[in-house]
Amino acid sequence: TNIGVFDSGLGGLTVLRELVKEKRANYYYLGDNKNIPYGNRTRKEIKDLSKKIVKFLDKKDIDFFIVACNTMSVLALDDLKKYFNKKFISISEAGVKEALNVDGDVFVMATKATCERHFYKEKIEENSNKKVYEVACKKLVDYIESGYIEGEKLDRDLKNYLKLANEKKTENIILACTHYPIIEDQIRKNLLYEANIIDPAKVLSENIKFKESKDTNIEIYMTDANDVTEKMVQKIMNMDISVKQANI
Ligand code: DGN
Repeated sequence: TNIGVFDSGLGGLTVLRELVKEKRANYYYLGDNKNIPYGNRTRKEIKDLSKKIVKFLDKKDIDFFIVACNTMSVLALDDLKKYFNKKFISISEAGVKEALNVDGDVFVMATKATCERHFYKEKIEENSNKKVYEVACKKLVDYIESGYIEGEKLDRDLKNYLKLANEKKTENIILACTHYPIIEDQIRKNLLYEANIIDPAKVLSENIKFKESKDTNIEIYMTDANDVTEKMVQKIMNMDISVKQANI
């Protein structure tokens, strides 16, 4: 089975690493780090870029795609489904499903674009009596893409983003941007109470069903395959893997 997994950069690797743990397949990953951050782009730009990504990956004879970017999955998925005659599995749908499965209120950490769309808030509040709070964590994607994943500046920003969670003590915190599991320890450290942290990638990977291949192969493409990115890829995947340049 050939699976296409994509994100605007490194974030979707937190989905790929969970998938690889669960199921054998040929995984083709594309991170569009040249055009990052998507979270601050317009909807039209996000739609156009996601089409280019899917076109690139589709050359690999893909059976189905995993939209491993919340921003694209809440803003471009309908368009992708219309444009390509393929199945798309969405990370944000997995996130909503898990949020509805657990007890208590939900604090959503996401990009500006995801928050402004209110996908998580609407879907969760429509289907439960939970209260949902959203916070746009505008700086985190840039920090992570540049390899900055711990330090005082990050702690200061996280304290700020988590202020409302710390006040309300929401039972659950959902990492609604695939980059954030990379700094999950830092997020936990800046929380002043015990919360249930939801990583939608885990739910998605545990629940996905398809006919597995004999073994697993992984190809990773980035639209700016530089050294910092390659080091981050190896760290996140915890494997010695090389990154290929993709021009989309
Ligand atoms: N990883 C993306 C997400 O899950 O929303 C965000 C990346 C970005 O470009 N801001």
